[in-house]
Amino acid sequence: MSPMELELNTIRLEALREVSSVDSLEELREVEIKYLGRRGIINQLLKELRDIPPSERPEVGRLINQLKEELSNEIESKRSLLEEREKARRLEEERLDVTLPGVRLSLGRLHPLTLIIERVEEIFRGLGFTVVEGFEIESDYYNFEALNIPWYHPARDSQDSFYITDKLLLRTQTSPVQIRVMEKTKPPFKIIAPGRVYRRDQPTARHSPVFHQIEGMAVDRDITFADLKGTLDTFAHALFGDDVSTRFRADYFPFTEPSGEFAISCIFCKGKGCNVCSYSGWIEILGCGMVHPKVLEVGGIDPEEYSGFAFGMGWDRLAMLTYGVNDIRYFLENHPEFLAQF
Ligand code: 2NL
Repeated sequence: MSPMELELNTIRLEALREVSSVDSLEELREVEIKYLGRRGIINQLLKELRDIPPSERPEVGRLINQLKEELSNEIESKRSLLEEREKARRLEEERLDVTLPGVRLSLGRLHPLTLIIERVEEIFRGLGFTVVEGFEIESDYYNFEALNIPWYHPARDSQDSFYITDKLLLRTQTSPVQIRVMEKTKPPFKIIAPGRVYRRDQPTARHSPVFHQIEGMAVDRDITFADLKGTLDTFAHALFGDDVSTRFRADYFPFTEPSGEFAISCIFCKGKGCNVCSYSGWIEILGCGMVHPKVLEVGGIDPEEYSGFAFGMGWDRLAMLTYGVNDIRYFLENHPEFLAQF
């Protein structure tokens, strides 16, 4: 072997050793550049051909090209091997076990009070009523004075209402909404006002300092108590079913005259008597009456020209009756186990 052949063989053996010992595509690329790159060892050898006798050039040139060919094949096959290995590694890493049981997502749902108001609003909309909302912080004028509730009335006591200042309090009913509508609207109008209200009561199963009310009001020429009875009768049958009976009895409120209370036959015992209806067979669901002339007048409506009816009911109580909930406090505690039932 000529010294040139010996040198080429040394380079060949070293290159083959390096190719076989690399363990990553990056390392392989480095070896490739080192030998086959533009300024690599093989090109260097080809450049040095100039320095050997012309008679030997063809043979040495052939040997260098043969070596180049061999190395290039070795590197390619090593590259395929490493790529295979890399692909296998990634497949393993990204493996999905499609037989694993799924995780059940728990979806949110509507609050029972929302479910009730959606039904109530639907019924009253069908009767031509519009839904209105107002402020939860009110002046004592809108909350009491305008409603013909005198200064000495117990409801106005700071013991019974949440006062913020002398004149401002958390509304104790949604009536201020109707007063404001009267001030702004020329009759006829029919509205319901659902909302959150506040009273300083000790929380018990039947009372909560924060609760909800739905009030309603219709004002037009010639509105009579018969309109009130027809409206509430229709409402009760739409909400509780055609077979409930309804009952009106006289009552008293400062803001209506005459006033009444409205009851349905007990939906639990069908009127026979049970502990829900205190063995009376009846469940009172709202208070109502003809809007007091003084209240119409305060709202800027001439009581000589117009009349109106109004009613107010406990929204939470309606939900308690509908869903058989026996403690009003559940509606604000929002335990997921409670809410999941509706
Ligand atoms: C009840 C009784 C009632 C009204 C609320 C009302 C509002 C205005 C004028 C006249 Cl602005 N009346 N609201 C009338 C009668 C009864 O609620 O026991 N609610 C739970």
